[in-house]
Amino acid sequence: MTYGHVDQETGEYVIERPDTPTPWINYLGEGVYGGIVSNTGGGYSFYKDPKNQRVTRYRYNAVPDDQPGRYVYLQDRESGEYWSPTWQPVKTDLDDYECRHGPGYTTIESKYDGIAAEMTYFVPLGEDCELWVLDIENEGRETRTLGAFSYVEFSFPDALGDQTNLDWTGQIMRSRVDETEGVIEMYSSAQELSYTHATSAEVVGFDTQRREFVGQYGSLEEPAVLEAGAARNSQATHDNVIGSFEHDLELEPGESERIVFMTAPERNDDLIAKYDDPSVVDEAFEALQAEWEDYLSTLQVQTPDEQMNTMVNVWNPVQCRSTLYWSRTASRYQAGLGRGMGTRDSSQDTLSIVHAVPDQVRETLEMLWKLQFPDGHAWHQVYPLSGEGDAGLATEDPSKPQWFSDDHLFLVLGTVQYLKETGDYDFLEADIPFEDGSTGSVREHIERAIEFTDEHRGTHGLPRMGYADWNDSLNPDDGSGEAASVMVAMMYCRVLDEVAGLYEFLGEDDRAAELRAKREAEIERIDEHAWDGDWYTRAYDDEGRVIGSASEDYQQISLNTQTWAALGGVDDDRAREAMENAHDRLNTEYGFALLDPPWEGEGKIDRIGGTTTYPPGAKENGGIFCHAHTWSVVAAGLLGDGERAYQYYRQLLPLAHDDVADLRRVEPYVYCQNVLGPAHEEFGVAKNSWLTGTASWAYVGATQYLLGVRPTFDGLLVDPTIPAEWDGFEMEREFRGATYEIAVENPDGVESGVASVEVDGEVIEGNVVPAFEDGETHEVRVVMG
Ligand code: IFM
Repeated sequence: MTYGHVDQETGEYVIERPDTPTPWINYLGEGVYGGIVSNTGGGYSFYKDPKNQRVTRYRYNAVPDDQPGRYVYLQDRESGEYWSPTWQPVKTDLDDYECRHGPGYTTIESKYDGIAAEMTYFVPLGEDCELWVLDIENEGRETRTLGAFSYVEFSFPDALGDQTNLDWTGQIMRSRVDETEGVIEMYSSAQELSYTHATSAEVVGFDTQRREFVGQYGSLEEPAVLEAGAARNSQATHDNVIGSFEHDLELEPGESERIVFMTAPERNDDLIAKYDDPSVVDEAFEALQAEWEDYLSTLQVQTPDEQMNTMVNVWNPVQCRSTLYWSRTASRYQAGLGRGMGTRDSSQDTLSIVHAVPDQVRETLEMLWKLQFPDGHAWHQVYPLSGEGDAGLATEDPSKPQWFSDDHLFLVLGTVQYLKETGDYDFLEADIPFEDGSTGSVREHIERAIEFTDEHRGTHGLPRMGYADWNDSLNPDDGSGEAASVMVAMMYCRVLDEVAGLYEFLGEDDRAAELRAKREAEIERIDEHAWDGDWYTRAYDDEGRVIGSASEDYQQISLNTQTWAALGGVDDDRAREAMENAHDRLNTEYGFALLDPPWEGEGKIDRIGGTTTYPPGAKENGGIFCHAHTWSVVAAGLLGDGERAYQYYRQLLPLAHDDVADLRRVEPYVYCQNVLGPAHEEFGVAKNSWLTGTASWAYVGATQYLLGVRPTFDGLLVDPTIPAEWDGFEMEREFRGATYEIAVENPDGVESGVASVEVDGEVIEGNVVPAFEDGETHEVRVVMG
């Protein structure tokens, strides 16, 4: 069954019933104060860093996994009956329910017993707080007296300590209540940061001690305070601190009232006073919507596929922004307790939306380049508050190399994409520290990255694997230094092509020629040692034995080296054959399995590493790894196969799976990281929605390789690879300070190839539209053929 639909007017995803297969969430905030909110008001918040500045608590491994949340209870004062207008936590059978997730906000509307309630959650632009705006209306014929009780559960700022050091946190978390101003604060002597819950309405009672609110053997579903019908005015001098206000409402028929609740780090009286005026809230909400509209307007498409349009125009860039803000730190799957921002992850996150947020991308790249060591490799992750890096996963096994073979290469790809999109070539000369404090220009950083891969070679002279390449759990290097990655060899080919292209554009032909020669040599090594006959091998282990070959019992074929053969431009004919065989062996209705056959034996096999810790068909052991799948769209685009590019694009498209929501379980409006593969008993169940590299690459695949509009050093390339039955599409896109209104026509029903390009009525040579940089709108008419 389906649980919702897209509102075509607003782009919102409208959820029609609260009991979705898993909590379907949305992200609030723009990278500073933020959080997740589910379709029933569940979720948690954080301030700049989910690990060290967690604001509200998340109950790990809860069922459902969005607990607790930002809750309000309404109570009929006469009957004593109470309910949650967001359904959770009381789960009353509401007369009406609808949740609208939109960019940066969520609204949940419900009706119960003649009372209509609308709750809107959002973080006002540039402000360090979240608002819960509750509008209540009496739709009945009698006057109603109601009670309203809010509930937020604070976390100790160090979220890991909050879970592990109860002996300590249980003594030091305390509350302060200012009844007159309607402010509750959670503070502790041990951590400077305090947290606030505030209300715009007159306070008739409050609670700050969770035990008192819930009752020793009560629950959030039936809390003691609601059972008694009155707050206890509890003061938390230790234990678990909550924020709860009690309010009285008397509503004549047709009368409505608004209460604005705020949760924030630190007490900020100006902010509290500002949102005491309910009408100011509407302005803040409109400003937020306008900012998102601006962001989304930087690239809009009109294709024959309505679901694709919604994804490209709204939800995919919304998701990309969340990944750029929060990398892989905090979601329903990433617990926000350990991982910092991933170097490879965040580098890839910059690729998609650099046209929309170039400054933020530059800042991200600067932060990431600081993780690079003078020898060229980079820390695997960074903690955003301190800027410190570490080797991430690799630290779990110190006997293995403590570096990854792809982090620094993804950083180069992100940087070149930034340069192509913005034309900000001064960035190349910006001085950025290396990890040891010495400094170098961005150009120097790029060169060191190239040098590192060039100088670290294993079996057959292919690049060393290090702890892992993109596949975190493929760890064949036990110290001999022989383990090598074919995928990294292919990535390196792409990097060399990009950087040589940059130097050619800058007129530095000698260095460009040197890099092109390195690339040719790499291609020769790949051709000679990594072609398995029908496809490319994946890697070589510590003893130089092949991984990803027909000669093996398991993992005979891996997806990544078939797609990256095309992305690296290694050999188009072989890449075509490799993709064809990957299609036959790995493709399913929900996308490509990462490899086949998966490992089915007992125990962990060292020559493959963590892959063998997963059951067959799960994640890196033959699951459908959506992030890896997206490269098939890029590969098909580069190889000019429009039918396949579109087929692969649709296989992953979240909205295309709306009707199998019970199987997939995840939100149908955002991409997820993985789907259980054909070898798994529960083939088709999807996991890890929201924070995944799938988002960025799906957008790149759709806009730059399927629709084929991508930045180059010289201008905007228009090179579509679309299904033959499409008669064209339109795209409006910002590029270097000008607007391009591109109309692509496909009169002959071809899949690729451009016959002519007109810019502002003039035919141009080739299909690279100049970078006008003039703030004007330019009309581009492209005829395929
Ligand atoms: O590439 C990684 C990513 O960095 C984190 N999630 C898993 C991917 C594949 O192993």
